[in-house]
Amino acid sequence: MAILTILEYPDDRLRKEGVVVEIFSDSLRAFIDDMFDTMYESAGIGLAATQVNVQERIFVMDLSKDKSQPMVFINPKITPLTEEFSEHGEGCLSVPGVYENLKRPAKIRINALDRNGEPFELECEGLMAVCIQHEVDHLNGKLFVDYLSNLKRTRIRKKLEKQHKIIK
Ligand code: QAP
Ligand code: CO
Repeated sequence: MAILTILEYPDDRLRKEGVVVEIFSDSLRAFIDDMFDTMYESAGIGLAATQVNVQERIFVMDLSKDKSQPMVFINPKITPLTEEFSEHGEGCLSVPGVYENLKRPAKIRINALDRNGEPFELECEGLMAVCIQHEVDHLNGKLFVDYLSNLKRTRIRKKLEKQHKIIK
């Protein structure tokens, strides 16, 4: 059990891409457990490995209110299942205190591997589809603020830089 440090925007390390996971070891599974501890500790619903400075294609998610639906996705691949987009409010543990509406494909399929390297597939919409797309973006070095206007993103960057100077 360990709480990992979550990198915060505009940290450049959030821009690194995750590499494909090839070895499914006990140490990988221990890291995944640390990711859950870290996400639950911060009251998040999704956390990508790149947010804790580990450049591998892994994310965890739990959309339940009582930590009862932990899900792990390794080497995920998304396929949009419709041309329809839907709008949803998003936040990010790496961009604390910021919430904005974003449009993303409404329905997706995700193919991924579980913590033992077994493949699985899910079709989803609503919050689950939003969260999965948000987390896969992290593995590609992309953040939800990248979808906002330059003006909004600059304001968010300045606000967080100011907080970092005060606190850290
Ligand atoms: C991604 O984000 C997500 O600003 C996961 O002060 C979020 O868990 C996908 C959080 C919303 C879809 C909809 C953010 C916690 C958690 C904050 C999170 C904060 C405390 C964000
Ligand atoms: Co995020």
